[in-house]
Amino acid sequence: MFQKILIANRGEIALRVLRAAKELGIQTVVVHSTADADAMHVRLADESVCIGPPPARDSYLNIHQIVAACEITGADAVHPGYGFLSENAKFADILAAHKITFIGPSGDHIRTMGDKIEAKRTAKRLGIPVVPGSEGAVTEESEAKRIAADIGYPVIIKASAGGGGRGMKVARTEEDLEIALDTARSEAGAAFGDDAVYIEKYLEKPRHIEVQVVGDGAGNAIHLGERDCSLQRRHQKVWEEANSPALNDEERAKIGETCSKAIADMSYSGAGTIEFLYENGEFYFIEMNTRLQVEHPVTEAITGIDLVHEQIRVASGGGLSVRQNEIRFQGHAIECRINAEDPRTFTPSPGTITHFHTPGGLGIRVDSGVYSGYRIPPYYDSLIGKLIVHGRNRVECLMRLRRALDEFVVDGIKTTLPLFRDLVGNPDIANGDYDIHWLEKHLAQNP
Ligand code: MV4
Repeated sequence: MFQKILIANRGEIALRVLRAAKELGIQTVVVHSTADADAMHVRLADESVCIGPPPARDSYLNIHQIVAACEITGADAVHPGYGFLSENAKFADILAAHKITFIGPSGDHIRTMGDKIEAKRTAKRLGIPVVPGSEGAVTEESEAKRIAADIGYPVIIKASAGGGGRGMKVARTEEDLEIALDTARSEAGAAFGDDAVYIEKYLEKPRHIEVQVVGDGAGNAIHLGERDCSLQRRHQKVWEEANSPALNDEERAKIGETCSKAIADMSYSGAGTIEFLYENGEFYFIEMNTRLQVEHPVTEAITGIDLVHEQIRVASGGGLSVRQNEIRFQGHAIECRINAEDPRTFTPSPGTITHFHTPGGLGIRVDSGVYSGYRIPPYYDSLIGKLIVHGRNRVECLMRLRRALDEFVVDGIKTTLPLFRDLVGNPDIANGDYDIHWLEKHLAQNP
């Protein structure tokens, strides 16, 4: 097991990792920018190292400073959290070269999944159902037209270096296709320095359902069921739940087994998420994330398994703590992302939190790095906390969530709490009747 873990992140996720390390009796080091000297992760860690000025590229993304912080403190492993360097293959490789363990998959696995064409090819080879489309990159208009005619319109052009919704263009007819291909390619080239694009059948009203997996790097893997993350705005998830209201136990077991087998076959190490679009009872792979995700607590709530413990265990060579046949999915969990944003316009609202009071009681978890009197710096993302609610079933979960939202007080700044008070009383939400477009439509119709 590791002696000392360096946490290369900030905010709620830095605390999340700190807590897991403490429970395992591992010393903790955090790094921070000058803007985060008063942050909770700095206060709670055993040691801290200031690695640079506020801009993330000079601090939380500065690989050399982070490696230096490891050398100075004697950290033998790094947990990257999510965002920042968590899916940076070069960072994983550099740490390996310094004999420091990256708590995550190999640089090669990160690289494969970061290239969306390669990711899709790999998924298909491993027996994961993918969206019908081009086998690889498409450059010629004639080729694009042939593929589109074959799979049928509408189609979507995606950047191989994109992901998370960046660099996508929908073509509804052959006339649209030429412009879509050209703009997608030039935008991809400008944004990512890689103009490779691919074509897929465009699914009109899917849900976003993702499967949590963990591999031990030695050919064993488990799945921890799915999360439904269909409630998004501009590709930012807002509300996530497990189980998905759309799946039955049989579907869950089938897609879960497909995913865990694929992860085992590639000898993947660490936590990962296989993302699907789900429409008319079918799953279609879109991307794989090779990190811990913001919404992992809903999976922890229904399985009782600490995903960060598992990450640390497998990274240190200790293997998984559970076998698939020991995993049960109990009850229902919902996560609300509390952002320091205007609940209508979503413009960031940094500033001082004058009062912060979190809800409590059975089935309530709040993961947050803020406190009363904390000043939110303007340099980083606006997530200030997550409310995760667990109940024996979805109805109980929603009742409890409504009560928890009533108790939650954040004064001094604007937050997205009012949005959740609206959503929790909405009949479509109560019925689990929503797709990836529901939230944006709801916001447009209720000004
Ligand atoms: C799609 C799609 C429809 N058809 N692919 C957006 C984020 C990126 N991860 C994939 N995305 C989409 N890919 C096909 N073939 C619709 C989206 C999409 C979306 C997906 C998940 C959650 C929210 C979304 C909002 C708009 C579009």
